[in-house]
Amino acid sequence: MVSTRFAAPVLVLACLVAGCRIGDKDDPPAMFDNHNGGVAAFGPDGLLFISTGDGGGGGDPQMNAQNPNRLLGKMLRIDVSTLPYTIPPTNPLANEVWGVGLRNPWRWSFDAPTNRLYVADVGQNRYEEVDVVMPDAPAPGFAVNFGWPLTEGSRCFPDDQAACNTAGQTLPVLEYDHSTGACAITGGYVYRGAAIPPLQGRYFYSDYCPGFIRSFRFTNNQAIEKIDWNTPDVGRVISFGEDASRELYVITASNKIYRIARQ
Ligand SMILES: [Ca+2]
Repeated sequence: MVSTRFAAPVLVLACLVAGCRIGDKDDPPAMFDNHNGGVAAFGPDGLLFISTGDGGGGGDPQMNAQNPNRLLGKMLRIDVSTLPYTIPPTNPLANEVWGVGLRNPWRWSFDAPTNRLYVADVGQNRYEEVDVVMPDAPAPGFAVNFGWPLTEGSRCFPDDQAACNTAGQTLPVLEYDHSTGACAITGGYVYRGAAIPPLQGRYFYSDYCPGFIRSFRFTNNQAIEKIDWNTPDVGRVISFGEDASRELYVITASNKIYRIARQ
């Protein structure tokens, strides 16, 4: 009898560039172990977007996020269609940097068919935020500036009562404060599934502390129809997931996974 055996391929992890390190910038070694970013995803342009945290600590003490020559606190964009990777000629600063001024963008996503990029950036003391931009936004010489640490949410940092110049910044379309126990936003996805038609086009997000499930719809440059779905508190939400049918899932720090479903 002839048996068929699975011919297992030999896998390797291919470096995007010699040494596997993205960039050869003068970033100082991260002094802290928090704010690590967390997502790499292809944009509608076929380029790979990668988010990085600001290096950790509080208030960006290494002043990374606004420094265009450092890769921390950024949204990077590179072309990996050939290796080693290359810098897309349409990047605004002729390096890996596509966007500056992020603190800890550990969860973000693209939405097809709108192609919008939804970035949830974790705040420092008071304000969590969601930014919505088109992934082709930068003009030559001008990276998208998400503001941190000049601003936290739409407020000036560190004094949220102060007046400051926010010209040139992409301010959040949605923010919420920590007054009711929130601590760190967990970004999700825009629902594009078929199982629950009323959810079409709504962006879902949660928070690492209260474990709520909330959404908004982005239209005419505004976040509207902000809803808290009053789902049971499932604890620390660490990620959302999306399946091939674009139904949404919620993943928690207690090793549980839920599908967003209709009762
Ligand atoms: Ca911001």
